[in-house]
Amino acid sequence: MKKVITYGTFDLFHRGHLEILRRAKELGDHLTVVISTDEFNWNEKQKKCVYSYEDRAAIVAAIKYVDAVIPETCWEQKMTDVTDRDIDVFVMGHDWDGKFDFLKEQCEVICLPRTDGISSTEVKQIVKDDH
Ligand code: C2G
Repeated sequence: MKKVITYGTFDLFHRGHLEILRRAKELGDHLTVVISTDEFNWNEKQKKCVYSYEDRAAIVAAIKYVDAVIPETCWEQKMTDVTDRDIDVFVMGHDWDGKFDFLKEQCEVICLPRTDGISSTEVKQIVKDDH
């Protein structure tokens, strides 16, 4: 079984999130999605999510491409996640290109093009401006 992993916040779930999960699953047979906790998002990314970790995890877990969801609590957990879960492929959107090359000693690292024209930040702005 070829195991794939990807990481993200996945707030205000949108097409860009769906597309990265769809393409990540195409690279293997099993997809684990590691979702940033509310604390990690605020402390490490200064992101305040609209949806709680529980809600973001429930939405992502319901996506047909996703086989497992676990919390992301720190930047440093990736190597442990990859080794403990026998991951073959680590996938991220291209905005993270080069940031996780240290994982190449353990698994394939693939960066995929982001989906243009959508982001959680843009969704927030649209809601703010138009509603
Ligand atoms: N993404 C994408 N296209 C978009 C928006 C996002 O391909 N239009 C991808 C991102 O590149 C990322 C994933 O979707 O691979 C999740 O994006 P975010 O929820 O914004 O996650 P991020 O804040 O980048 O957190 O340790 C890594 C971090 O947890 C990644």
